[in-house]
Amino acid sequence: MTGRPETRAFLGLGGNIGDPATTMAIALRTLDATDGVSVERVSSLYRTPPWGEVDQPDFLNAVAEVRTGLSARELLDACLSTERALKRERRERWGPRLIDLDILLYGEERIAGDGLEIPHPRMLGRAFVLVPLAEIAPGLTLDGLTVRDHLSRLDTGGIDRVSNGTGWWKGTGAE
Ligand code: A4P
Ligand code: MG
Repeated sequence: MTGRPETRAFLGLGGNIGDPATTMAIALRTLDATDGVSVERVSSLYRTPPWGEVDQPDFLNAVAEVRTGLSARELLDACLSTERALKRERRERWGPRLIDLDILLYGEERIAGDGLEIPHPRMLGRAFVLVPLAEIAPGLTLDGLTVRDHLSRLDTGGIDRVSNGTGWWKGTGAE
């Protein structure tokens, strides 16, 4: 632990090759087991049409709220090493992926530079981020609007909730 006051951060998870539900569940359990990171709340899993490069399989996406004593940079490093441990193959931008872990929000901080940008620069335009975020934090305010309001501006067509509840990541067999 670093002794820093704890910060509430939100992480976006996604994947569309292999078994993304299992990979995302392992990623969350790995982060939860990381010193200074505690997974507090996780959304349901959603099946989402590919955004960006559309000629690829549907994604599964989810959002998690974590409490952390790590700095934003240390949290990114924890996310990147978790991705690496899950053998993510880095290929084309917006292309297929085993697992993608993005820091969406880190407290109220705005960070730009040094390879880190928070809030995640594209999150407000992405229904695959805002649908799960609205499930766990609908009233959170960003740029003067709630997550629910931001979401109401987006097309959510083709997004389906696929887990029955939010315990899908715990690996107990109970969904
Ligand atoms: N980095 C900087 N800021 C951050 C941050 N806030 N969170 C750096 C995480 N990483 C951050 O990331 C490249 C590097 O950005 C990281 O190593 C870190 O040092 P990346 O995720 O490999 O970049 P990318 O995926 O090539 O680009 P980008 O724009 O981040 O892609 P996204 O946003 O991850 O989008 N469609 C659906 N339905 N669902 C999806 O999940 N995902 C993508 C990928 C495309 N289409 C999708 C989905
Ligand atoms: Mg990314």
